[in-house]
Amino acid sequence: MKIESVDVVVTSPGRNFVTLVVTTSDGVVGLGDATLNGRELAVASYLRDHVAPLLVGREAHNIEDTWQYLYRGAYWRRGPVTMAAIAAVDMALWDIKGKVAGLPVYQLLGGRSRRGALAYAHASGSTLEALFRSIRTNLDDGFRAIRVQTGVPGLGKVYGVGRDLAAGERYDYEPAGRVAVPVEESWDTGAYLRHIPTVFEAVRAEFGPALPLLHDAHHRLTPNQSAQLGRSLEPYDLFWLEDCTPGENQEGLRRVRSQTTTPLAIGEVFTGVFDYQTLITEQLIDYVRSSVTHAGGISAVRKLMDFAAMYQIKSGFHGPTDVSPVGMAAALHLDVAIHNFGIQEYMQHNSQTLEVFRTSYTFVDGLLDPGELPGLGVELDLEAAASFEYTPAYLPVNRLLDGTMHDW
Ligand code: EZ4
Ligand code: CO
Repeated sequence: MKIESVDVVVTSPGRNFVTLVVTTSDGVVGLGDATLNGRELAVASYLRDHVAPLLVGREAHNIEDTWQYLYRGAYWRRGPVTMAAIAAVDMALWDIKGKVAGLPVYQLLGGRSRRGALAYAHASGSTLEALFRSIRTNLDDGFRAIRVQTGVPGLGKVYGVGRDLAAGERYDYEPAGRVAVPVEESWDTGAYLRHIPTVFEAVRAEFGPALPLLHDAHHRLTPNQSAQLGRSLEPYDLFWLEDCTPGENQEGLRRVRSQTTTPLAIGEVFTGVFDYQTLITEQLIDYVRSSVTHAGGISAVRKLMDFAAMYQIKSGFHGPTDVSPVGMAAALHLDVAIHNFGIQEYMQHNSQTLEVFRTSYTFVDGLLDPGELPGLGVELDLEAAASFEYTPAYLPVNRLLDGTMHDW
């Protein structure tokens, strides 16, 4: 069964998505997510101009060989553009294999290891009152684990805090920043470090000791500041502290790890196993944060998680709304199949996105499930996709109060 055509669909139902559509000589269609938030067209071009022409005529069943062909064949290794492109091809070929076999992809990965994948929601508020409302709405929706982000006194809008919602109002999706140039936010690490422990103290007092709570520091701290934060949060028993420090310098996590028992999650911006090598072999983290979309696809993330399993490290795959429903479905098939599943991030896509991508995954009693359709279980409505034209969008940038550029 040969690959007959390869198309790239760019659509923007509220935010931009890049989807690879692979069609075989038997007419089987596979989908892959290639969305790289804020740099979408670079991956679309990489796929259209440099990958699609190489795929036509190849055997669709040879997933591993195609992965190696694209990775080794590029000569230039790793990098988010390359790895997102390879991920999309890999997902599409798993989707095809599942459809041909008549089995959901998780069955091809070894079958089910659990009833469903524990999901965590995003709660936020600029004030404690708004935050509590947001947590309650998520609990009412069935979530059993909650990420907590709040405003910091003295700062304007900060990462992870959406518009304050009324009671019962749903957090539709994270705004894509559809702006011609990035919005600028400001940051003060001292104010943040002083404020966050008071927030978790209040949340624990209100919601009790058992609710799993998560927090994302979004790459803003040094290892020593991370150690300080980890220690100050120990009384509140976090499920994890995410991206405390930028991960490029893996050795930096040694300092954090040796100073605090707060569990650590890292890796949403990583592109593959080599970014994790020291973190995993020295057990410097507890959770792998990669998305299937940004770390080379189902094949690569499966291997990454098998490597992590030898060091008792679990999954906590990235699941923001800038991962498309196709990328989300790919994560869910891995979530229910692998032994060392930890938790799955889940932000619901907006209704326009779900018109373009017809999903079959479910969220019941706090658990996500990929469903039983053959392949990944997501369909792309090409007509709906065409009605949402690409719109330039950028993530914000971040400056310290004196104007120095900082990590966002
Ligand atoms: O900022 O996906 O844990 N989740 C995150 C996300 C990222 C966005 C970037 O595109 O950190 O909200
Ligand atoms: Co994050």
